[in-house]
Formats: sequence, C-alpha cells, structure tokens
Amino acid sequence: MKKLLAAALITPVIIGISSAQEVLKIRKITVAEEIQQEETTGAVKELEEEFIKLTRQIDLGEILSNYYPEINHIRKGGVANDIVLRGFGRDNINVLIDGMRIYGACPNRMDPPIFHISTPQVKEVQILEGPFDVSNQGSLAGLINVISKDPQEGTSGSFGFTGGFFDYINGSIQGNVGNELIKLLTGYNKQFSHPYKSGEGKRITEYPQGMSAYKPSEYNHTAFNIDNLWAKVLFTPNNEHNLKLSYAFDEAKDVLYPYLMMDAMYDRTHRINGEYFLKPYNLKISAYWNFVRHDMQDRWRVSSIPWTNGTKSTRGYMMRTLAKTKTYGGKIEKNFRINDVFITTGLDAYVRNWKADNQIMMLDNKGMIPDVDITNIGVYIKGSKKINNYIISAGLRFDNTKSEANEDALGEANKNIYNEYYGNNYDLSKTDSYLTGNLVIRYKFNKRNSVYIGFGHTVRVPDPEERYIALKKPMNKPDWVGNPNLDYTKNDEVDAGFEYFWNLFGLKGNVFYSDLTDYIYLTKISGNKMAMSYQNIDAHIYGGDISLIAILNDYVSFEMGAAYQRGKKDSGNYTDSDLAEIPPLKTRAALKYDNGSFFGIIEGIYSAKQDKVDSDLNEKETKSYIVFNLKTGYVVYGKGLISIGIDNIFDKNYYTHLSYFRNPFSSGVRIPEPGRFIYLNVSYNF
Ligand SMILES: [Cu+2]
Repeated sequence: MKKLLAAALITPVIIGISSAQEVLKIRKITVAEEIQQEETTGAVKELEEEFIKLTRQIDLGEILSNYYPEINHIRKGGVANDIVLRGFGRDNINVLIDGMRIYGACPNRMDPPIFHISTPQVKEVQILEGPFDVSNQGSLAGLINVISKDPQEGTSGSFGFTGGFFDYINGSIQGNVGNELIKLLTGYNKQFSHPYKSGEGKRITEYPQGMSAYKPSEYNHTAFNIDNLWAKVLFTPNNEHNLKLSYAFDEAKDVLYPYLMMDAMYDRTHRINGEYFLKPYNLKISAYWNFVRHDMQDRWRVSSIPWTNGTKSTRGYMMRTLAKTKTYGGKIEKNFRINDVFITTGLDAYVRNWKADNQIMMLDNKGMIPDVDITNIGVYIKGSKKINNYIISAGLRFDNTKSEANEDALGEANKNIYNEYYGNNYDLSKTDSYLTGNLVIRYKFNKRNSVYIGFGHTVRVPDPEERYIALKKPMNKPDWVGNPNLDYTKNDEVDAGFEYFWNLFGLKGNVFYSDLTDYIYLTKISGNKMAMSYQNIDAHIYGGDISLIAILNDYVSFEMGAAYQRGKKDSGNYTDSDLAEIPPLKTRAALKYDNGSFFGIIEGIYSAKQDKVDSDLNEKETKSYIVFNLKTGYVVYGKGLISIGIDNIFDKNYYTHLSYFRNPFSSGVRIPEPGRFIYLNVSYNF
C-alpha cells in the first residue's frame, strides 16, 4: 500500500475513483507538468499511480467540484451540473471528450458538455488551467479534457452497482475482448433517481415558487432516467498503424431542473470519434461528429395548467424549446524533434451548428437560436527546450472563425428582435481572425522541485447564444436578445507556481492574474421594452490554489487543497464593480486510512461566504458552509469491492454560490445541495 501512496505523492493531485477496474482517474496538469510531458513525449504515467476512491458517481461535474477547490458546480438539479474553473465558466473554458468538441443543445445549459459522457466510460480527466493550450481553439482560461477508456487485450468484463437515498440507482456493465490485431470494448450504464431532499428535509422540487412551482402531483416525479451505451474498437494491424473508432449514445429522460423554469423531456446524444495514428511519421489524424437533440417544457409546472385542461389549449405546456446541435471537425497533428527541441504542429477545423425553436404562450419564437454556424480553421505550433536547469516552452496559434446566423430561421415573434434592440447597425455574419500564444519558463531545482512563470494571450469568440439568441417574451416580461455586434474576448494572463517535495510530503501552488478585454457579460438594454442581452466589458480575475499531501505512515495519509478567486469589472456601465458568479474561497481536507484491503476516508469541504456579488445583476450573497463526507469499504484489488459512503453526514442545509439562476431582472430560485445521502457501491471484475 505504501507504494501506492508514495506514487500518489509524486503526483499529489491524482485521484482514482474506482470500482476496482472501473477506474475514473482525474488528473490536473499544471503548466509546469504540461512542459514536463512535452519533454518526455510518449511517456505514459503508470496505472499503479491510482488510489481507490469512491463517490456516488451521479455526475462528473459534481465529482470534479468536490475534489478540486478551484472547480465549482452550478446546481440546476439532481444531475448534469455545469462547471466553473477558477471563476471561468461557459465558453470561457474548453470542455472536450477525447479531444472532441461537444456542445449542449439547451439554451439554458441543461446539458453542459461535461454531461455528455457517463462516469463508467471515463479513464481520466485532464485539467489544464490558464491560457496555455494552443492545440484547441478558444481555451480562453483553461481546458478540461475527459479521456475515455480504451479496449484492452484479452477477455474481461466488469459490472458495477451503486444504490442510495431517494431511489438512486446506477448500474453498469462493460465487456472487453481483444487480440493483437483488434480489440473491442462495449458498455451500458443506467441511472435513475427521484428528487433528492435538502438538509431541511424538503425535496428540491418544492423550492420553485409561483408559476415555476411544480404541480404538487409532480413533487416526486422522476428526477433523472439516463441510459448510456458505448463501443470502442482499436485496430493495430502492425506496430506502425493504429486506428481507434468509437461511438456513444446517451438518452437522458425526465430530467428535472428546479433551478430553471422548464424540465427536459429528453436529451439525446450521438457521438462518433475516430483517430488514426501513423507511428513512423508521428502523425495523428482525428475526426469526429456529434449530435444532441433536446426537448424542454414546463409540463410539470404550475405555469402549464391553463394549457393542459383546455381553457387555453390541450397541448400540455405553456412553453417549450426544441433544440438541436451538431459539431463535427478534424485535426492533423505531427510531432518531431529538431536537435533537442520537441515540436508539435497541427491543423484543425470544426463546424458547430445550433438551432433552437421556442414557443411561449402563443408566441412563435422559432430560431430562438437561429440556426447558427460557427466555422473555425486554425493552425498551431508548440515546442519546448531544456537549457541547463530551465525548460522553456512556447506555443503559437492562428485562427479564422466565422459566426453566422440564418435570418430565415426566425419565427413570427422574434423576426425583428435585433432591429428593435440594435437598430439597423448589426450584421448576422461576422468573421474573426486572431493570433494567440504563450511562453512558459520553468526552473528545476532538482528532479522534483521547481518553480515556473508563464504568460499567455488567448481568445474566444462569442457563442451563438451571446451573439444571436432571439427570444420574445409575452406581455411585460423582458425579452432575451443576443448582441450581434459583440467582439471576441481577449485574455492576457500571467501564471506562476511551484512544486515542492520533501520526504513523504508534497506541496504545490499556483497563482494567476487574468486581464480580460471584451469579456462577455450580461446586461440590461431597452427597445420597445426591456431585454436581457450581452455586452463587452473589460475585467480582471485573479486568484490561486494550493494543494498539499502528506503520508503520515504506512496506512494513513492526509491531503488538503484550497482555492480563491476574485473578479472585478474595469469598464462598462456599472455601479457594482464585482463580477458575478465568482466562487468564494473553498477548501477540502481529507484523512485516509488504507491497509490494502480495508479503507476509510473522512473528508471535509468548507466554503467561505461570498459577499462580493454583482448587485447590478441582482446577485445575492451566499453563506459559508462546511460539510463532511465518509467513505469506507473493503477492496479486493483487481477483483471487486464493496463499500458504503455517507455524503453530508450532518445533514447540513446549504447552497453553493453558483446555485441559482440570475439575470439582470431577477435572481431566481436557489437550489440547495443534497442533504445526508447514504449509498452502497458494489463492483466485480471478471
Ligand atoms: Cu433545456
């Protein structure tokens, strides 16, 4: 066991959440590590570096937020939590699956990118903080890449079961067959739950009030019902070629989002990904396609009542949005070496199409997202070189991005919406070209201890919603309209950090300062009436995180992490200079016992209060909280495990700072985190 823990010490922020073989490894790559990887291209971290950990495995966003203080989740319901990294959310960070771009279809982000993969599929999650990714367009403030499992040689399989409070069940089965030539992995996962109860004993469906309230008959409606199916094939005809093809299908039905005013009837996703690796030329060619279809309605809310019983109609909903999105693209990447400089060059391109049609009362908001295409082509080069104790790395990227909305997609209600709010001075097609890049210098005191400083300039284009959303609301309710004149956001950021190891003790820290030009931010505007829209403002976000691990003896270890970030406006029409949706100080501490078969973990998560809120957007303060979680179980390594966990042992009623929908006109309902939640994990490998 000591070996395992010592391995954990070498890479202190590595976590294995595992039901035996079902390994979900989360890895955070700091800038410094990224360079180290460049330096040793092709080196693979050993699998022994995992240590077992268990969660209730509902949702990847929630798991990341639990483990990393610098990641926070936006709680909209029981599942599908969106994530914010160091205070950056939405398109300010890139969230990819196996390097593939994937976007949600829902204009309210019910299905954020991180939701489009189920936990049993995940091998590891790579997190690259800061403006240091040139391999992908638009990694403004960070990159999160979720890596799925590859098929292995031999015949094997596994099943996993998790059951817990509120009728939560999660069952998965995976099978693997393979020889030298061809390997196949397939799996199936099912998740189901009723609405959870908060620490004050209320179901989350009881929180929305007024027209958004759930009909009392729906308080215990299914909270989510999700099926995932996946398959991956790996061909290795010889040592020089390697072809990987994967397909995944997700269907999420009856997903409740009490944070919003509607719920998802279904959310259906298809993903196809292919990767061809030509070893002699160090050439990688990849291509992908994905498609999401999403239907949300207010069918289970009070607002739908006049539309169900026939006084208005019998269609069953007052409002509905039917949305679809597809993203496809490809990349060619080549690695080579000139003298002792490692270089990677690449060319990539993608198309993101998004269309959403909304109906609210009798208003026809077809083209709420008006069939927008974002077409991007980019080239990049990056390299690193070691000079004495220094490692210097740099990257450069050029992009051309075209954003275009289709005016013909607009329905009767929203045909003139841009005109009403932005006059004749707008264009539904815009092309942005820009250069981005970074430079990082790392100094190594010895093999393990180092400091680094890096600078990066990154860009992200406005998303289709920010530029083109077109939603007319009935009566005096404010409209929601995109700003077609938005400029792309520029980030100039400095990061610095250190890694220090001493015997069985390790400490890592990072600080960052991000200077944002044309940051995209919510605003209030007026036409014939008021509307919510977007504006470019200048702003800055700064902060830092620290993580510590200590091996106390052969069985006991301790780990701790803390993160803080702060956001301020520097321009625009404001009375409050605080940026909204910036999480407060958060810390996590965990004490672990592990003797190789029996393990126990006690974990405390503390979040400070957040009173630095944007009162211009009606953002409300959030109280501090501390919660404790316990996990304990028995593991037969490589074979199976049985364990139980108690999350929120003391049944604390609390909210995360990002737990409610806000806009310039109202701050909506706040959704508390789950109260005490007891679960059982069983898994077996064969
Ligand atoms: Cu939705």
